[in-house]
Amino acid sequence: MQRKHLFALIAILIIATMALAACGGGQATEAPKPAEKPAATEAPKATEAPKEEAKPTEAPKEEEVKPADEIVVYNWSDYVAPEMYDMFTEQTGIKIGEDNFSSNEDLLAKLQGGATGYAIIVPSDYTVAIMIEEGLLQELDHDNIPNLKNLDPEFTKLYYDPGNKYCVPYLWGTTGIGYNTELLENPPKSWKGIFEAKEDDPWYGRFTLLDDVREVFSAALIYLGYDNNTKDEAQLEEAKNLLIKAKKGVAGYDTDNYEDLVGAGENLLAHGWNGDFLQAADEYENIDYYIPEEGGTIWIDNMCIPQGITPEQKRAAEMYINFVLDPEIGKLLGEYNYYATPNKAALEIADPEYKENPLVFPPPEIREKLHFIKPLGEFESVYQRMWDEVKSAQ
Ligand code: N2P
Repeated sequence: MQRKHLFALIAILIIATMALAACGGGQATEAPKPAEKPAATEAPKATEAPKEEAKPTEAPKEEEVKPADEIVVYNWSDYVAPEMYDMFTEQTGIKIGEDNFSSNEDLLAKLQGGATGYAIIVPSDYTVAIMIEEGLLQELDHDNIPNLKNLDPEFTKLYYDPGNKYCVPYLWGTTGIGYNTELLENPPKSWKGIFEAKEDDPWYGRFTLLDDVREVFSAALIYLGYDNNTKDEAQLEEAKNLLIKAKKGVAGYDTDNYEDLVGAGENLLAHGWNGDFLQAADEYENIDYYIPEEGGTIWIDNMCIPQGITPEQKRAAEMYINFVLDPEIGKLLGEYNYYATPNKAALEIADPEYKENPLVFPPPEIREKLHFIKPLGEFESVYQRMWDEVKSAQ
């Protein structure tokens, strides 16, 4: 074939590919990346195509999607720095709405039930694994998230999403016990004080457990000396019976308000997340947090884009994810919430008070007692059934 014919053929192929991509519609994730670029730069002269497409410097941009004017983030409560949304709107003109969920299981059920319209959701590690498996998430277009380079490399090789194909780590933290330092001098060092609380313990009837199946079972299993991801039904049964017996001393199961109840002195302690207590400590100045001697859980929450939104919403969501990954924003977010940032560039400029806080970044001797909650496939339903029994027991 003559050279000029070859060029013409290449040019036709490129135009055909671009036309096909443009008709593709729907799934923004399937849109071809601007990887066809090299061919385009070789072909310009041999084609009648309009100038814009022929310019060697301008890669064909299939991603000419205009971002939506507004998106809704579906997040845990109190999990942003208050000024973040306004800052993002000022920079981009895009408004952010927020809706809250209280547990991974609630979030998952909502998506499985077909909820649409959330441009960003914030599941924890094991729930990301389930969501990927069930096809509930869209792949991220990394070209739209250049600040991914700021992530600590450790957070780019996570078992549940290697290479951050679907999600970007948001914050990470631990689950332990927070207590009111004015009203309680000696909180229980062991989970025994929680799961076998006695009537004369000052905290009896004045503490809450998280309203979260995997967190509560993890704490009980860790106390019993078992794997917190056990698939052994006898062990689970034992944990369930322990939890049912413990109920007399439990004031309730709470995921949204527990730290305020401790700060206000209504409860003396609570099972909960480190940052929630530390943030409340800013307000009440009487809250401290620790991991009981047997250990606790550790988790990584992530920003992910679910199915069921428009390409315009997806584009805006990726802009927001990129915004969160900015070093200054990462610093603001982590320091405000007292959760640990996975953003290396943010950590570099963060205040020493934050970086050196062992309740935010647990030292190795604590870290080795912390366990991730893992996805359990079908077995998850056994936990759920036992949890229902715990919740409904008198
Ligand atoms: C913030 C909740 C922390 C998320 N209020 C626990 N995964």
